[in-house]
This record gives sequence, structure tokens and C-alpha cells, in this order.
Amino acid sequence: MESALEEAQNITYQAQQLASEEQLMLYKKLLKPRLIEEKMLILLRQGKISKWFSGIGQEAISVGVTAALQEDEYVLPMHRNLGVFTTRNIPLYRLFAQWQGKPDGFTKGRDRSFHFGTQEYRIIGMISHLGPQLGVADGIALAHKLRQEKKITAVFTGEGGTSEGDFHEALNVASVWKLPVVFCIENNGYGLSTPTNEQYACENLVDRAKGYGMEGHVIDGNNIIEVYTKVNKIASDLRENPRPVLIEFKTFRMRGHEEASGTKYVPDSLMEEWAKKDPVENFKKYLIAEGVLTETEDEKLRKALKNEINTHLKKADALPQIASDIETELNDVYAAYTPKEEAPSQHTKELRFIDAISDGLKQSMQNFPELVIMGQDVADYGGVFKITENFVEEFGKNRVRNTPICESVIVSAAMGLSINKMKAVVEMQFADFVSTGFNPIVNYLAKVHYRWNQNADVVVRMPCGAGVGAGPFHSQTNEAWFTKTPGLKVVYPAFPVDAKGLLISAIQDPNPVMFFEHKALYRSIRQEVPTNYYNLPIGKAALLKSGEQLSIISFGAGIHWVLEVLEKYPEIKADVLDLRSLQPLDTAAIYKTVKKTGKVLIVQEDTMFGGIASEISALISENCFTHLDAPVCRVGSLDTPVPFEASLEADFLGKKRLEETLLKLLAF
Ligand SMILES: Cc1ncc(C[n+]2csc(CCOP(=O)(O)OP(=O)(O)O)c2C)c(N)n1
Ligand SMILES: [Mg+2]
Repeated sequence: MESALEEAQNITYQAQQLASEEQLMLYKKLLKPRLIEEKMLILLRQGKISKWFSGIGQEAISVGVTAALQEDEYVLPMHRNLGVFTTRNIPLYRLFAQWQGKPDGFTKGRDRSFHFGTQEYRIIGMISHLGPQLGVADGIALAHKLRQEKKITAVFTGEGGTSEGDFHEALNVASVWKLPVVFCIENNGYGLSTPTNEQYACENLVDRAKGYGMEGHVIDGNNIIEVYTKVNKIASDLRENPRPVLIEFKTFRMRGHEEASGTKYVPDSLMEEWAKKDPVENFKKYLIAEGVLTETEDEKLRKALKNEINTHLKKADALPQIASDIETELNDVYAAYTPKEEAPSQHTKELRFIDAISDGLKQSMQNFPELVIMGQDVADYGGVFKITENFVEEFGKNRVRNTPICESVIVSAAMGLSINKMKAVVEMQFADFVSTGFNPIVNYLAKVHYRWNQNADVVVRMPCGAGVGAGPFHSQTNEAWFTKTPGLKVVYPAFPVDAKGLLISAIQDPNPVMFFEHKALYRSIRQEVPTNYYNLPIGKAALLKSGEQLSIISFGAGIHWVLEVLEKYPEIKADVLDLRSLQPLDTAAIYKTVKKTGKVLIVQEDTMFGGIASEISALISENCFTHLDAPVCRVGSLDTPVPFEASLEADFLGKKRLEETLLKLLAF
């Protein structure tokens, strides 16, 4: 006869250092997600829930890691980590309401499954793209470190997710900055249908720790005692000596990627081998063998948990569904915010465009002690355009942070700073390079308020634009990549006074702002700029010139092209509207000028097709049709990449076609 103890040998527990109560506490926490999942599988078969990513067989990792953290330490789980949520004792009806898309969940029906965060429980859920999570953990840990709080942050990824660039970027940054992050890889053998030998070629994923200069551990992910005691020890150490640690938890995915997709591609032998290592059953047998638990007590425990689950399910079922209301949906895209007006001073100083930006940034750093600037070469070097020159002397290297070359994880880290009560300005060295940070901007920063009411207090500075012979990768003005993404604000000043006041506003605003700075204006445009800390409203255009013949609408360098042409033709009487912000767009000012003149020319530096000019043109056609005396005209650059050679670039730029188009429109 096989004794209970022999069966338990599938996993060797070394629980001696834990009191019986602590072992029982872990068992209860381990059992809870298992029983919830068993219930979910029944509901799934009944068609009562839609999608389910099972964590059966992996519970010891979620539960052990979360139990080792302090309650106010952030944990960033993935799609199989139900045990994180239950260990933090979220009332179950709220989880059920979340999965049912009800208002008592965490996303008002806007995002499904575990795609949510909750500050109340210090859980920051994933976005579908997996990787950004890791950089967000860096940012949260950075905030703790800057405030000298002895707190760690734990973040999860599957072994599949480790192939994403974000994994490498996040580990590297955490190591360079010595951030107290516990990176937890749940290696469950598969990423959807892809086995580990098609995912990576090193022996253990933890071997990568060495390459990033951090320590790594392999832990048996099915052994709750090992997970809990080892993570506990690591966590205590990291709180005192902040640094990142990589842990590879070996485990196995016992069900399909999601319930509908099955496990046909998984060899039976593997399933059988791992079934013997079930984390719940083995621990139960161990506790019984050790006399810590009896069968009767286990029965009682299961009954109590099932009762809790059923009671909460009933409660969730009885809760009302969402009553869709379009106004509420639109209002929740951005965090509500009314800026406190800071008037410009009478006292001014002549500044170049670049100095005005630097001035606004410096005064913002003085005004917000929680503001951090991050970017390549921004510290001692002062940034490639010298915007942050001498900032280190005043604010120190903690707040003016040089970053490795990894836009994606720096944007994600900025998100993490915001989650942990700080503010961030990220400098793209050139706006073109935002493409490698695109994902977290359009998918994380832009959507986070709508999804779970978390603001992204981040400004991304975008030195952009052509006319300086810099070629296809240092010349783009890529505002249209962002104006079409709900959740982002897009600001694009053309003058020093606006640049300073709008940058200050952008930093004050709790929403994510893409701040475009045209490089060609940096050292060519000067103005008397108020010396104080003042702000200007985002979303308000400025009427630069007034005339009856036509309206010219533009922004950024385009405005200066327009003013130059009008200087050549002083007889032309035009309204010139400088948009200053593209999102929100001052449609009232646009309609007003169009209705006044009946003719409109929209000028942008970006390539023509699909640019903001097209959107403005459509709005005018729809809203001012009866006032128009001519077709809405656009000037934009050629639909080619930006060439570097001077004559090619001159032909590329819309400026080349501005005068001709303007005269044609006037003559219409
Ligand atoms: C960027 C991106 N690519 C692909 C997917 C589709 N996808 C979702 S989960 C997943 C597998 C993830 O595997 P792993 O990281 O090992 O986690 P596991 O599901 O095994 O827990 C894939 C391919 C995605 N969500 N995001
Ligand atoms: Mg996996």
C-alpha cells in the first residue's frame, strides 16, 4: 500500500521553519483559486462566462509570491494569476462582476478578465501585449526608491513573454538603476501552442540574469513552501539592499492556453508527469501526513470556500448590468482636470524657442518635486539639443535620468511612476524614435484611464520635423500617429511663448501629452517670453492675423511658412489660425474662421495622406458646408519618406507648394 507520505514525495516540502498556522494559511490561500477555477470551468461549459485562462497547476506561484509581499507592495500579475487576486483578498463578487462586465467590477465593462488594476489592492494588471508590464514595474519600483521607501515590486511574465524586447529592456534598466523588482518568470512549458524549445535556446531562462548583471534563482513553482520561503527571504533582502532579482519558476500549464483552445499538441506523458506534481493535492497530503491537517478539516475548509464562492456568485449575478451611456464613455477617456490659471508676468526676456522650452521644463521641475525627467543623454550631457543643460546641477541625477537606449521600457516606466504617485517627462531624442516606444504610448498610457480610472501623468517630448537635412529617420513629424488615438493629448506650439506656457500645462495635466517641438524652430524663432511660471490652455487655437479673404489653418513650422508667404503678399487679407494643440482640437475656432471667410487652406508639414489636415478638412466639410465658397484645400508634404539632400528635401516639403495653392484658392 502506498502511504500518503510516499505519494507526497512528488514534491519535497521543507516546511520546518514555518509554524503549523502559517502552513495552514498557505494551504487555504492555495485552495481558494483552485476551487474558484473549478467553478469557472462549470460556468464556462454552461456558457455563463466567455474566456478563461486557467492557472490550474500553477497556483503556488501566484499565492506564494503574493503571500511573501507586504500588503502595500505592488504586484503586477498576468492572465493566469488568479491566486494574486485571491491572496490580496479581493471580495469575490467584485472579481465575478469584473468578468461579467458589470459596474461593480474594476473596468465598468470596458476591459475583460484580469486586464485591470486596482490601487486599493495594489494590483496592477496586464495589458494584452504582455511585455509592457515589466517596465511598469520598473517605474513603480523607481518611485519607491526615489522616496527611499523600503518597498519591493513583484511582476510576472510567462516564458513566452520573455522573448519580447520589453523583457530585455526592463531587466537591463532595473539592473542599471538597481531597482527593487522581483521579476517572476512562470515557465509553464508553453506559450499558446509553442513549446519552450521553439521559444528560446538557452538551458534555463534564469541564465539570462547573469547577462544583465543581476542574480537569478530557479524555484520549483509547484512547491508552495519553496516559493513562499525563498521569495520571502529574497524580498526581505531587497527591501534593505534595493536591486532586481530574476526568478524562474518551473511549472506546467495543465489546461489549454484558454479553455476553448484545448491541449492536443501537449504530449500525454508530460501531462501525466506534471499531474503527479499538483501543487494543491501534494501539499494537502503533506499536511495530513505531518498531522497539520485532517481529512475532516480539509472537507470543512473546502465547504466554507465553496460557500463563499457561491454566495459571491449569487451576489454578482444579482448585480445590475452596465447601462451604456455614450457621454460617460467619452468623458472617461481622459482624467477630468481643470487647470489653475497661472497668468504670464509682465516681465519678459527674449528667448529662442529652445530656451523657452528649457525654461518651462526647469520651472516645472522646481514646481513639482515629484517630477522626473528621463531620456537618452539628458543628464550631464544636457540632451542632444541641450534642453536640459545644467539641470543635473540643480535637480540631481535621480530626477534627471539618463536612460539606456530603450524607448519602450522608459515609457512604461513613466507609466509606473505615475501609478506610484509621481510625474514624468520622457524626452525622445528624436520624435522618429518614438516608434520603438509606440506600444506603451498607444496601448498603455492612452487607454489606462478609460480602462480602470488610472491616470498617466506623462509628457513625451518630441523633437520633430524636417528642413535640416537630416533624412528619413531624423526628420519626421509624426503627430498623426497619435492624434488618432483616443486618450492622448497632442500639443504642437509654433512660438516660444506658447511653447513655454503649453509645456507647463502639459506637465500639470494628469493625462498623457505628446509634446511636439519642431527642431528647425529651436534656434531660429525668438520672442519676448514672460519669465514667470505661467500656463496656457491646451486645446485653444490662436488667431495670429485677421482678414476676410480666406482662412489659413496651420501649426508648428507650417505657421512660419504661412507667415513668410503672407509677408511677400501684403495685399492678401487672411485669417491665420495657429492650432497650437491638435488633440483636443479647437473646432470652435476652426468653424468660426471658416464661416467668416468661406475659403480655407490647411497647411501641415507631415506627409499629406491621413494627416490631421485631412481630418480638419472632413470636419469643415461636414460642419461648414453651406458657408464654403471653394473646396477645402490642403498643403502637405509628398507621400514619400523624408529625403536628406537639400533640393530633394525642399521638393518634399509642402512649403514648396504653399504659395501656388494659396493663389489658386484665392482666385477660385
Ligand atoms: C504582443 C503580443 N503578441 C501575441 C499575443 C498573443 N498571446 C497572448 S498570451 C500568448 C502566450 C503567452 O505565453 P507565456 O508568456 O508563456 O504565458 P502563458 O500563457 O504560458 O502563461 C500569446 C502568444 C499577445 N497577447 N501579445
Ligand atoms: Mg508559458
